[in-house]
Amino acid sequence: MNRSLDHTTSLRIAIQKSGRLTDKTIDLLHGIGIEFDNYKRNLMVKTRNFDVELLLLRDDDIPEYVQDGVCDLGFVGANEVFEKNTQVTVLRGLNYGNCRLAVASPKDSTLLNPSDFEGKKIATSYPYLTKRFFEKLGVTIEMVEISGAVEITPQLHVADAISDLVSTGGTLKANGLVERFTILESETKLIQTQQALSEGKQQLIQKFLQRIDGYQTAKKSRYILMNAPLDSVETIKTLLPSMKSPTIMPLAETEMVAIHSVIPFDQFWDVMEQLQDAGASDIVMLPIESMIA
Ligand code: PRT
Ligand code: ZN
Repeated sequence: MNRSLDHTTSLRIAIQKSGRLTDKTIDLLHGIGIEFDNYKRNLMVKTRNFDVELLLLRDDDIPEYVQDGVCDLGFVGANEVFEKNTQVTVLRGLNYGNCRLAVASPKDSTLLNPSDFEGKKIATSYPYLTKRFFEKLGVTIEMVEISGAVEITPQLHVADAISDLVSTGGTLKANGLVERFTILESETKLIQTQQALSEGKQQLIQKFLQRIDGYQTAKKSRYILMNAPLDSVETIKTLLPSMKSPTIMPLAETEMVAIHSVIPFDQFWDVMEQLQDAGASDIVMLPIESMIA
């Protein structure tokens, strides 16, 4: 299904219609200023303010639609991209929909390490990745391909073990299974077709990526404001883990200044305690909508 030379400018983006990735993908698109509605009822949605249309699909179909150029971009789990062995370009990892494809066996099983699985039956919905993993290690397994409820197959004696997606591990535990090793770490990826795109589309993709990067950085950062005595400014500057130097403004009260900076969210609590010890007060932390460097 190769497409002829592309002169269009409207970007077509594939997203999951209804599933684990849908809400976060919609939030991200809204977060980067793309406006649309009625995505629950339609398969194709035009956006109001960006030259983008969304195609709502089953996640399994997204890698192939992007590979074939039916869609220019797609949001889909790495597990689907690599299981389908599609030729697409991964533009960004988006750090949601995180999970892993792992091998699990019953809790009293002697199947622990990959080499224990020689000649054993493994049930999975991910035959390509599972087979390739064991092949690379020179271990021959018997594959039982199942499309759902893989975790009950050992109890039914259909398989000795399973290879399935895991996030919290609750499903494995509920079925008396123990995770033994990981085949693939997965997260949602933004993928692009490798078919030739018009100049207009390429520019639009650059703009789209810049917005995504700004949104992602903003999500991981916080704006921090505080008041501090003038003589503690130097110490406070060394404590702030920001990439740029902080803004320092005089206050009406002499000998005091206001300090503003952007810091990584995961360091906020540690830093805040150190700032207090250094004399900072009235510390305020604010979320940031977006950040363009
Ligand atoms: O209808 P459609 O085909 O679009 O959706 P789907 O039902 O095939 O997929 P969906 O919506 O369940 O998952 C979409 C994507 O979410 C997957 O392809 C992964 O990239 C990602 N993801 C993240 C997960 C999980 N976490 C996950 N936990 N997909 C499935 N699971 C399963 C897991 O296998 C287990 O059965 O959820 C169950 C609960 O997991 P635990 O470990 O938290 O108990
Ligand atoms: Zn699916």
